[in-house]
Amino acid sequence: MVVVKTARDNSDAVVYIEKIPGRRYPPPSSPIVLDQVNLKFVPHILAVLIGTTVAFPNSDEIRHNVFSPGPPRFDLGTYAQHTTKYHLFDKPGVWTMLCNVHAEMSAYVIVSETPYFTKTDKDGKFVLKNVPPGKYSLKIWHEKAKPATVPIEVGEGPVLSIAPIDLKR
Ligand SMILES: [Cu+2]
Repeated sequence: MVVVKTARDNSDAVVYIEKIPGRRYPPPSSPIVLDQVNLKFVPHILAVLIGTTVAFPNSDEIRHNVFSPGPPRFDLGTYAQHTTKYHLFDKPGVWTMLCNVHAEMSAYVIVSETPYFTKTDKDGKFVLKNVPPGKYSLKIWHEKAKPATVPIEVGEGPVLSIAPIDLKR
């Protein structure tokens, strides 16, 4: 489990195996949606596999401008209601998404080089499925805490439990 003392609860930490050397994974064949509804990005936190195209529909009745300060910066421009722009996330890392019309709008896209990523629930619990045996660096990212890296060793057994991970401010 992940403990986030700096946040209201332990949810929405992204837990992922950043990379497995020599391994590449096919991205999803259709875009993953990061919607804009009632002046909010939904979901606020989105984890994707590298190579994924994310759709940014504008489901509001007003115009939004979607950009990321990067680096490198990219800008989808200002666009009308009920239209959609797309971005291919082909670099790993954490991308902040903002709207330059509405300063309160923000989202984060966490790009993993493996398909082994998930988000914690309110209790900080998470499950990563079908991870092949090996030694990895488990990355934990939360909007309101310092990112952490925890070494793990996955064996042949079905379940690996790890000690609670305490995120610092
Ligand atoms: Cu906006």
